[in-house]
Amino acid sequence: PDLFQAPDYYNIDDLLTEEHLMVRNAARDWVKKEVSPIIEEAAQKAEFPKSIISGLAEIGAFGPYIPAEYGGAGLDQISYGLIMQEIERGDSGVRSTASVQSSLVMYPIWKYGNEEQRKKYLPKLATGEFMGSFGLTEPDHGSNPGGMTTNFKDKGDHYLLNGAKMWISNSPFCDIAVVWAKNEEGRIHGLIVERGMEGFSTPETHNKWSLRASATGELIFQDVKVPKENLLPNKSGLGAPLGCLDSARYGIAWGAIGAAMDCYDTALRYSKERIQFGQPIAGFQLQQKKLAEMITEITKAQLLAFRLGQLKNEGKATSAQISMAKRNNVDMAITIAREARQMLGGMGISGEYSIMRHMMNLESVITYEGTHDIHLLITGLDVTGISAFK
Ligand code: TGC
Ligand code: FAD
Repeated sequence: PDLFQAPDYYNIDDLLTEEHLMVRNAARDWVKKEVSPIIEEAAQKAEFPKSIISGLAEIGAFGPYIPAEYGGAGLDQISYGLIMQEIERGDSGVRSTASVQSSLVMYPIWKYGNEEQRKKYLPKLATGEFMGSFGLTEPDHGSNPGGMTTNFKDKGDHYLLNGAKMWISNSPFCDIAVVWAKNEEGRIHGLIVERGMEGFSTPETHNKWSLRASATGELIFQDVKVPKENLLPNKSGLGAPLGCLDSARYGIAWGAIGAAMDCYDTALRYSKERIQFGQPIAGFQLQQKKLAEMITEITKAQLLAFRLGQLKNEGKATSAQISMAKRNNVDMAITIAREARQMLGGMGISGEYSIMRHMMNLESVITYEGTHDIHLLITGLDVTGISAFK
């Protein structure tokens, strides 16, 4: 079948530069060739397909906006968004791996690290030789990361790190982890923890019904001696990890559009071919309502993401604007996935089609990087000036 028709109802491609289109089309072709054929089996087996790591690096998915001098692709924020859109058209779990590597591992090393740390880690992260994970969430502190209890003590020539992180993407196979922990004064800092450090383990979390092609696990620290040069020196406090989340959430706002596009494309093609009561089901008003609403919502989400990309390129996007786009676009995608699944009837639950996998994946996407509720409260705070968190 002719996969990946790209809904572009408002000719948004006309707003893109040649570079955007080149980057987007390269990512789209790669997903078509290398991700779509293998991803269903990987998800069924609950295995991250490591064979795609080098391809992700080649399309610029590891550090799209990190400067070329550190191995990044040196692209703008719209190219970054388009790459995330195309990858998530394939699978949200694969996009998660790219998001974590780029925005949660490379970004803090680039922004908060020193020159030695940048040179040591970024080029290897850009090629996928090193894979990274990001440890913020803890068993007792998810939406409220400021309450974290993971901590480190100054032992003279090293830090001693203790605690545990949970629900960590890429943890089971990561080479390094950017870990957020409190010092003896209770101030949050980022530390680079390397696999092989004594007392550091990364048990995998099994039995997920969502994001099955992404490996999720814990990060456990039992008296881990972390060299002092592994502390990220240039930013501390909760704003440091939250700054990384801004970048990842922006990518998710684009990524969710990809998952929605794939569900819409699949449902549109299926409904034109599936005959019931002597006619294609696409001819029934109830099915047209679903398709018409899907393309409307995708178009609105595309415009939101594109304008946010312009603001990001100008350095003007606020955290609250990013929250709005993450929340809206993920909710848009999960609603479309649920409707599209129904349009395929019994076939909608089958792995022959991608829709049910997207639908289940999006249950994680609507929860991680700030839940649907948390992003609503961020908008509420932004427009009223009153926090309803506590
Ligand atoms: P609050 O008092 O509001 O803020 C503390 C400090 O942080 C600053 N700040 C931000 N800075 C940069 N970007 C943002 N988005 C920021 N939001 C806040 C703020 O100005 C303040 O700075 P300062 O200098 O005054 O100290 O903090 P709070 O404790 O009230 O919490 C606010 C809240 C709830 C919005 C925040 O904690 C939150 O966003 N919670 C959700 C947690 C979350 O998103 N976790 C994600 C974990 S990582 C993940 O899920 C990866 S999934 C894999 C993948 O990406 O695919
Ligand atoms: P809770 O914070 O316990 O929330 C439970 C419910 O309470 C939610 O509905 C929430 O909206 C609601 N709630 C909480 N506070 C409020 C409030 N003030 N007002 C109203 N309602 C509220 N984390 C990382 O650090 N790194 C990763 O790589 C990572 N990857 C992940 C991968 C997957 C597959 C998943 C599922 C999660 C991942 N996470 C990661 C963790 C994710 O960020 C958290 O699950 C998320 O932030 C929510 O935290 P929680 O699960 O503890 O839920």
